[in-house]
Amino acid sequence: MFEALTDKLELTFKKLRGQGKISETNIDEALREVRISLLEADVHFKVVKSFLESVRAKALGQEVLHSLTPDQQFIKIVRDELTSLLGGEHQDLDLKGAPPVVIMLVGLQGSGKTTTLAKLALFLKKEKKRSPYLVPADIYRPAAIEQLKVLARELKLPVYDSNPETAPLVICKKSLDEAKKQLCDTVLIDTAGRLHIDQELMQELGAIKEGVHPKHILFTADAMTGQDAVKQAQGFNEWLDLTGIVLTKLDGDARGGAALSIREMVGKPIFFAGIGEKVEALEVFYPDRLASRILGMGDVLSLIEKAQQVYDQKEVQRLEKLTKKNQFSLEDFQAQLRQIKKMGSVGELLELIPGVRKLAPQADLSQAEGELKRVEAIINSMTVQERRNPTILNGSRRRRIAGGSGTTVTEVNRLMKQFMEMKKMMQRVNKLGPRALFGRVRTPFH
Ligand SMILES: Nc1nc2c(ncn2[C@@H]2O[C@H](COP(=O)(O)OP(=O)(O)O)[C@@H](O)[C@H]2O)c(=O)[nH]1
Ligand SMILES: [Mg+2]
Repeated sequence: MFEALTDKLELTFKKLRGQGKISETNIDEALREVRISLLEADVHFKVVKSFLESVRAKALGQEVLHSLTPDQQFIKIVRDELTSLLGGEHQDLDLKGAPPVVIMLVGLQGSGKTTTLAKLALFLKKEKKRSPYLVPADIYRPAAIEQLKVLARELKLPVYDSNPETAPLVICKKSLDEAKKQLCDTVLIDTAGRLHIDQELMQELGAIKEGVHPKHILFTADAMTGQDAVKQAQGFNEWLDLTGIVLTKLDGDARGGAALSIREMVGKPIFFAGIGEKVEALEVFYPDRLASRILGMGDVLSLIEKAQQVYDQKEVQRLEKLTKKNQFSLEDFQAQLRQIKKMGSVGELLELIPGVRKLAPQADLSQAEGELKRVEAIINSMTVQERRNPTILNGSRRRRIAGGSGTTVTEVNRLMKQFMEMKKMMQRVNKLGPRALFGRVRTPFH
């Protein structure tokens, strides 16, 4: 996500750090570079201008120059301003009100409305304990109704049986009655899109708004389309007075322009970010976390949340207990690897950790991925007895395991050595607490 921007900003900060003494002159120099980086990332020029003005005012006003760590102060200001650019405080999607609460998704064709609707329904069900009801109101594209029905089936959620011959407004009104009958408290309406804003579509959407009084009208903004997404969002906002934005396709190679400009230019909060095609690929949007990620500081909170979502709590507790008793075996290690794999690719996860991007280029990350696969293959090739008690692994057993896993004896030996070291470290952690491991790690602001 936003790699080019992150790389450039990191370079600027590094230069600043290397200069020893920081003065008004080199802050201006740094700001000039930040300006170029933002413009190259396709951030709207008006946004860039006001952003730099406030960073400069704060940098010169807060006695940054006289502080002990001026470069870090400067980066902190940039991070704070990026956060406020992205909306400042995180806002929860407010669903208070008499049920059913209606949420309407609008946006251009292909921007991700239908996909986002399904993701949102899953999120509301799982995280907010709501009971969603899905409504396909895009009657123009032949497969659109079916697309939402398929997703509803996958999610085991009720969906209105829309007839493509019926007017969207009628569909929406009827679906509300149906949702009430089925005791659903949240109605999610999937609307039609066009390639560009046109009056006919806006009138149709406006009529639905009048007819069903949605609590939220969310615009899905395709982050890949950059400034165009911002322009379209402004257009939709003029017609419909949006309540918020969902950024989609943030997993792609979007440069960042749409994400960084849209809040400021449209004046509505970003509630969610789509980060993949699957129904689980939706993140709650936190301005401060994205700001940190853009600055290459990682996003540890998102990592923890991701882990909490997919980790099997009971399994984790079991493993924790074993660790405490120092009975952690290769079998448990295997179970842990499986849990890790559920969270996504290693590369994806590592990117969320501060500083990792700097240390490990893409090639290293995919190497790490391959390494993990080999480790798993080795453990899979062992018998249960061997996994529980690795001390019985003599030469011939190791040769058999290497053959079975398509690795070499050297690799098996290395894994065993690492595993023993890990156990030793765990013992240490148990004695001294986690500080034994993390005591020396410092993030830029500690
Ligand atoms: N990579 C990625 N693809 C997405 C995301 N959201 C939607 N898509 C894809 O974008 C395409 C259009 O999505 P769709 O929901 O049909 O858009 P709609 O025309 O606005 O309803 C589909 O191929 C989706 O899989 C996302 O967050 N990441
Ligand atoms: Mg659609």
